Amino acid sequence: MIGEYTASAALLDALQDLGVEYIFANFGSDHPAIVEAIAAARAAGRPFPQIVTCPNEMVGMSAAHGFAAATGRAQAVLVHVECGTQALAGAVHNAAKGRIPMFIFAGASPLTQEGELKGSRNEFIQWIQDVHDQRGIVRGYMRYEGEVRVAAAMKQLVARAFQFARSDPKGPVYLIGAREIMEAPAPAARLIPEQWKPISPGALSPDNAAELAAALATAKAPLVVTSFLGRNPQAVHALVQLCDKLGIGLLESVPNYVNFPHNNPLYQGNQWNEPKQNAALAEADVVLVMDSDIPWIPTSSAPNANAAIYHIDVDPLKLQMPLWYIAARGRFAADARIALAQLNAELQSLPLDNALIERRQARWSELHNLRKARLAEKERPGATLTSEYVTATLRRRVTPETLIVNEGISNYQPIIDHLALTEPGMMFTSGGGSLGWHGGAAIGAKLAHPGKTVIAVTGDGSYMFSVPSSVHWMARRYNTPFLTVIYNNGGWKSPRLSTLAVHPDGFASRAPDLDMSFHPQADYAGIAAAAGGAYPRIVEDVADLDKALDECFHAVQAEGRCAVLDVRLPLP
Ligand SMILES: Cc1ncc(C[n+]2csc(CCOP(=O)(O)OP(=O)(O)O)c2C)c(N)n1
Ligand SMILES: [Mg+2]
Repeated sequence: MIGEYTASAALLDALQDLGVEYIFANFGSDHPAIVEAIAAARAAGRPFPQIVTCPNEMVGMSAAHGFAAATGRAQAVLVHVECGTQALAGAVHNAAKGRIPMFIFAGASPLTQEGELKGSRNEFIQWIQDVHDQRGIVRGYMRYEGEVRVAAAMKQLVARAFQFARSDPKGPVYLIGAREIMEAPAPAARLIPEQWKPISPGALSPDNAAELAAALATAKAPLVVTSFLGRNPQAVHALVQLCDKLGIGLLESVPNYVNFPHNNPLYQGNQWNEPKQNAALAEADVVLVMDSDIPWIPTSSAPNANAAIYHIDVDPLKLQMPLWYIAARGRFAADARIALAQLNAELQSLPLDNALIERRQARWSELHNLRKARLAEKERPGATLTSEYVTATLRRRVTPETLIVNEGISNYQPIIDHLALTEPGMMFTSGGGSLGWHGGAAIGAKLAHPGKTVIAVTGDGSYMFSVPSSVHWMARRYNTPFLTVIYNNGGWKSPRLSTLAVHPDGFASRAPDLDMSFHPQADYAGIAAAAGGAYPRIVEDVADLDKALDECFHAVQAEGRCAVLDVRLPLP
């Protein structure tokens, strides 16, 4: 028997028509119509996105995040009413801040209680889960949020939500539907995805492009500062072309993608929380900020007071940040790749001063080489394991087929410095600050690129935040083996650093314990072994690291199972 075509069947078809490959799902009493529609589609052999069972919602949403960051393709997340929405937890923040497109659907408690409609209340929990403003839980983070109030509108609402998710500034979207609506009959008319395309990326006006090109061409020491331009590898190629042509230096600030090849002599490093003036930023007389939320932290590092600053961004107003300001001479909403192509085109008709360009190139490469020598010094093996040495040892196993998911926290900088990646697309971070993202993200990245070797690098605290039991159960169930390297410094180093930065000589600076240590330590790798058969390995000695890494790579690449390498760094 063929069942009725319900709003839930329409939801599945809409997702399928819009090209969604996975639904990261956690089911509940709000979902009978959806579960029935999935079973009906399966029985009839109708195509629908693959369901990935997620024992924890935050892990599921982080998997959708990892998939989208690795491919640009938005996936779906299905959760249970208001409490499943709350269990998405910090993954909501990460996707919103990281501009990661995805579609989240939650059921809602039934609207009737006496059996008036199919789906009416029949379980005690439906009174308890009836809240005034379910959508309000995530409203501050969604690009679009709404409710399916009538079954007939399901497909249009889903397509509209996707339009927001996929248009810059991209991000998560949220739709809810009550049980009776999800059971109600819906029209079976198909969506025409071509009619629901996202907004085309924006360009500079011709005047602005000419002004910027002239400013960069005539500067003494021009510098580009970026954080997330590398989300589009093509933008990186256009950026390299511009910088090479003009001798522009490149500084990454809080990078969450590979934005520039680290071996290019124009590369000037990456700046994070370190409380010191950045030399390149001090030297530059024209600073072009492109795709960055935090181009510098003015209390510690700022551009030269006389520098001309320009800002090109998908969202130069930073619509979701109450306080945001840089002293820019011009700000332009444009897509980085398109703006760079425009600037590169402008250069063809500009007279260029080759001697000036050569002087800039020589100066930036001089600074580049000094940095390179400093880094080489730091990664030499010593008596104890260091993040620099660990990362350099890992780097020797990195190939173009490696994909790195980075939640290194206080070790973000040594990890990025010593991986020294040269190809865009090889690494990303969450783009947000809610910890516990890497495990789910690694699963999503591996689903997206089954042929790649996925490596998650993480702090020990972030590992504990990541719900490793769920992560490793999912990784085995869905055959997404990846390597986790834990930069284990015995607990939470960052809040300690935050305290000392404000109270360098206070009680805390002398206190033997700041309640941030994880002593006695858990068997981190053992958790993954128990939950998903991961290969567990602890390394404490410098001499043991190479062998341990070989074993872990063998487990992932030859045996097809996860490996967790717990690297015990010296305690602070
Ligand atoms: C969900 C969440 N809770 C708390 C914090 C605050 N926080 C920031 S860094 C940090 C320590 C993380 O520990 P670990 O991953 O081991 O990194 P470490 O600082 O030790 O390098 C904490 C607790 C946060 N960012 N997100
Ligand atoms: Mg730690």
